[in-house]
Amino acid sequence: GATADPGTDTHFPAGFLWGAATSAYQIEGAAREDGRTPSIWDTFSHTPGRTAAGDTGDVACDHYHRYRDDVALMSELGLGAYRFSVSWPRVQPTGRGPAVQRGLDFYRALVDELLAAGITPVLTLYHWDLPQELEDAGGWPVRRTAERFADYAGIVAEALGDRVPLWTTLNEPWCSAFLGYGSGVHAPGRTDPVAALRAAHHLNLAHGLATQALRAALPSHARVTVGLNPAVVRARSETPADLDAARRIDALATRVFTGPMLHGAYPEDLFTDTAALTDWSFVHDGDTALAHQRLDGLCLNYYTPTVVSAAPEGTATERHDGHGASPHSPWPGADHVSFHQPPGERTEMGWSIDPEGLTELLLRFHGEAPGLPLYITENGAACPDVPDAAGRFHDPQRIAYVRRHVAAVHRALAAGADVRGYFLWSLLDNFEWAYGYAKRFGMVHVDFATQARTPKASARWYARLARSGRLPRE
Ligand code: PNW
Repeated sequence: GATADPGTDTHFPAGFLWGAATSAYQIEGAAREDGRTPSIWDTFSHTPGRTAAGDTGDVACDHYHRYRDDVALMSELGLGAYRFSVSWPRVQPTGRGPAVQRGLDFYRALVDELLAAGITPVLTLYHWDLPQELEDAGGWPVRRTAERFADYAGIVAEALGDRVPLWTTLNEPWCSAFLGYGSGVHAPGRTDPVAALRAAHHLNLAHGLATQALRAALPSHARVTVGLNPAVVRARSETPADLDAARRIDALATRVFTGPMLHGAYPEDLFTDTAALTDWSFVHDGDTALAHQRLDGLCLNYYTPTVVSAAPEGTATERHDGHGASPHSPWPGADHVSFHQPPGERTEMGWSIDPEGLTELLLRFHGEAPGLPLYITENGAACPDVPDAAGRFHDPQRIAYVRRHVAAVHRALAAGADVRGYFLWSLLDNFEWAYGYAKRFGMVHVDFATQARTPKASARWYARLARSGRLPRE
């Protein structure tokens, strides 16, 4: 049935994509090989104090050299789809000009391996690894970066357009703009609220320009999408002040992107909320129309909801928004909003577990963008893996988390949302950004000393789901 009862069979539609997701910097390693230059994440992770234990992606999962084995593993697990990202500085080391053939060859070989295994490749052009040279020229706060991104998108589309059916321009531009330039917990580590808003705008523009470049180069059957992490915002109470705090955070987390991308305009309340910071004169005539390109799908990443209340000016001190420790807020102009840890179970990230939020998220976009296919391109949990004497890894919390969230996707389907796929974050334990290797999201355990891969209990569980298209009873 359609309800949450895990005892009843929960079937998914034929053709529903069951996959796993990764990103280039988090798994590839080979940071200095075959002409690749540093991205902002190489620079950031090599700066003392920026990542836990000083961890970097220099080697990561060494996927650049082990991609064949990794695809074989996906095949063993019965995955129908694999979401990965292309490293911009591997393909275009300076962020402009001609492509490096060896960089493109790697992705072509990866895609061919996937296709040979019957696994649908889902390609993301940008998962946060801006070529450092482009950051040195101003990064996302400058307009030129959006134009460079469109050139890069065209290059990748020319090279792989004949074999990749599903394309995503940006992954989570919120993180790029507001964690990268606002709170500074992500690369490039800048802490300037106006730079963050400028970055958000140029990411919207980059998405629009890149979508045009993709359409020009891709065969007509290829689908173009964007990947967002809209906040599921809950006001702590129904008082007007708390509801207003929720409205502000929804504008800064979600509508700042979905306004231009889905509706062709910024929401007016975003301008008024941030008027003390900027007049938004970096938005040129026609920009939001450019950001508003026809899409073939919307990719949504969901982990946890965001609970807010209003705080008197200057009293909102420690944030519990799950976005890392920084004295600088990732929420420009929202200093009087408090973030709360809801009671109840949390993952090792400290993120509360709330599957209903995923149903809500899907139904929101089902309503807001009728007919647009939806994909859950990330969902998963960092949790303990307990090894047994036989060397198996037991991760019952991950199984429970995924089971409950997959059931939540099913409820959205039953309510009419056109959900086309679910991608578990992540295939492998990997470089978890500012947390380094300390947080493990993989359904496959990676021993970073030996690079040995060992599927955890969750991988065997997920394989049954992927093969059968129904939620296992246990
Ligand atoms: C997403 N936050 O990152 C990314 O797309 C993945 O690369 C990442 O590994 C995964 O989620 C797990 O964290 C996020 O602070 C990182 O809100 C940070 C936040 C959100 C998403």
